[in-house]
Amino acid sequence: MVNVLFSALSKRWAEYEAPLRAALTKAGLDARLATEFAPEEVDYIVYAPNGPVSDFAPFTKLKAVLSLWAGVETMVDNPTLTVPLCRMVDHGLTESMVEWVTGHVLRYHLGIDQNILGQDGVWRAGTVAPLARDRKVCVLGLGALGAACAQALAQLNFDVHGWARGPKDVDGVTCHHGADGLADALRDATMVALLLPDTPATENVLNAEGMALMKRGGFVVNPGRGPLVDDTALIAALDSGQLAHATLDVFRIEPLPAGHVFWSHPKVTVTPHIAAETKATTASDVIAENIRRGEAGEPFIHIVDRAAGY
Ligand code: NDP
Ligand code: OXD
Repeated sequence: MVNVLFSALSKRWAEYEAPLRAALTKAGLDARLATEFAPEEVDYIVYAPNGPVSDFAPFTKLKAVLSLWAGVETMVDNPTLTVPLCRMVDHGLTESMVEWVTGHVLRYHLGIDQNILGQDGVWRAGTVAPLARDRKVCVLGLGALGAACAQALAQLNFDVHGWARGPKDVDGVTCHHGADGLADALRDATMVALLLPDTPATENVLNAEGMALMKRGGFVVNPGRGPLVDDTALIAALDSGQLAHATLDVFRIEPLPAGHVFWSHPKVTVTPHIAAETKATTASDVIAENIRRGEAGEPFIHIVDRAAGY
């Protein structure tokens, strides 16, 4: 019998309880799943950082922490978390990120804001978009989410360049890597989408220098994490016209504080960290598979490299 503690926002339990129970049964596990256990009885924690657990020390027989989130920056430095930490890679989450990124890139590419006429009976001149093949789009981060987004944009015929830490091979995408590859990825890009994790190495990865390499009048779409973009440089680039607009889903402080310049800036679109969410049915299978692996003595999947921070 394995004891699985579900530790996330209480409203998530209603979403996850049935699919998780079904997935654990389907994986052939004899499991007890609950939102409360005596800590010393718990084998696995299904975990979100905004749930009740932050000190893992009392969980003396814990075998792994299974994150419901893809981004683990709030977990990697927790000194009480000494067992394997697995992040969420869920095809439901990936599909929604592809839809969100593609939607926002197409908003800019097609000039949707400019070309939708007001309901005032005035026929104003519009602009016809160039073909996607004539626009360079750069995706920073080619992991589970970035690679899928880059591929979807390539299928729409954009000239897609991607960037990762190590060498990558993604269908239809020109891949760059390492510190030396960043400038080539960004140079002349009309659009940049950020899908990197928040680590010490990625802070302000899109800075004034990088924005200056982009095509004048370019666009930034950030569903990754707030610290990836140098906010001061972004505002300066928007004010100077180097960038035309930014869509930001994530921020250094969330919720974005009232009065923050992003709320009132005419060239910024703010969305409330909704680009993509883990989906209970698909994510439950991933969690159950990791518990099955743990019990069978097989290596966990999607294990976090704590030193790299993702
Ligand atoms: P992955 O870990 O699968 O991919 C991360 C990518 O970033 C990899 O390609 C990795 O390179 C690259 N990378 C990491 N560090 C560096 C570096 N220093 N220089 C260059 N490239 C680097 O993550 P996911 O794709 O699953 O998720 C990406 C991020 O998306 C999450 O960390 C989270 O912050 C965010 N997110 C946001 C959501 C939202 O709703 N807004 C929802 C879900 C996730 P390599 O492949 O070489 O290791
Ligand atoms: C995640 C997120 O990391 O929702 O999963 O941002």
